[in-house]
Amino acid sequence: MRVKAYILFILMSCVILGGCKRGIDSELQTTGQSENKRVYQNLVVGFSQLGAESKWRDGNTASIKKTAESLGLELIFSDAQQKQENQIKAIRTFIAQQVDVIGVSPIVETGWESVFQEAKDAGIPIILVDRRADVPEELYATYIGSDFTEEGRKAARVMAELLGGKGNIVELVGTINSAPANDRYIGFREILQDYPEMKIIASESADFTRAKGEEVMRGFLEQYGDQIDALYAHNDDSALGAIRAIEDYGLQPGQDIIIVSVDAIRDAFQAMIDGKLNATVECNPLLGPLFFETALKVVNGEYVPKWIPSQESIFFPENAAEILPTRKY
Ligand code: GYE
Repeated sequence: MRVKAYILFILMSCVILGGCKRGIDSELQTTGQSENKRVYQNLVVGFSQLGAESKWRDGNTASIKKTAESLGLELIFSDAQQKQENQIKAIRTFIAQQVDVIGVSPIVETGWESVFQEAKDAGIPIILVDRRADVPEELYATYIGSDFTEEGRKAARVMAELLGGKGNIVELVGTINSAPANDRYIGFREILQDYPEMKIIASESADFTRAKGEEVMRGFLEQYGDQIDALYAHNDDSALGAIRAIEDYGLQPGQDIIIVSVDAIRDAFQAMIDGKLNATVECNPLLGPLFFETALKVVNGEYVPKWIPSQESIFFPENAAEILPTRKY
């Protein structure tokens, strides 16, 4: 009898002790103390920005810098001034500095494979921010950014509506071989297939800048004059440059020439209030908070999806004045 009680006592002790240990283990896991989980305060992030070509980009850079500061992490920021070679150099420097994670907004889609491989070999994850790169999926942790093809489709649907399905369109393309230029080009044409009377009569790169937008639009006007019914600009800045050219030419932007662009920067809202722009498709540059949250997850080995898309809408002149004060870029 006594032996049985003794055995029962031993068995119950094992159950209770085992349970306690499991409890402690799972608590350690949730509080993250079982391994050396990283926190923002000891995170070092390298970020290769492509340049400062537009107000969109200024908003993007500000979001990244401000968020880093408020989270108290170390950000090594590099501005490539529109040159891929500068971005590649910056990434190599980040590798040499042994940062924890590298964020990059690739100016163009191609030419990244070897430097991304170098980062991978050094055990440093790459996060694509804003623009995609054309590389195998195992060379980057995730892509945080917009569906540029859908933005192109949205612009075309709006344009079809504004033109009543008929008209001559000129196009200001973004930076050649960049993901947003490639996809906004494709998405727009995809929808136009359903509108045989809407024709793109000229298409040229304005490099996402106001200066180029103005210059290229002047050329379009010289060549086609009032045959132009509409302008599709891959970003607001190039549309705003084109608006200057249209006014100088003696036509009324937004009336004589219907204009649809992409980004939804504050200046585009002002242009809509002034009646010079007919619609802007939103593209969100405020990616700082999501980028660092994702960076920390990646460094801690947590799951992240291969693409974290932005949620975006379309804006029109009707309520531009009401919305402008709420816009942050
Ligand atoms: O639309 C444009 C900027 O990559 C989505 O780059 C971004 C684009 C944006 O210069 O204004």
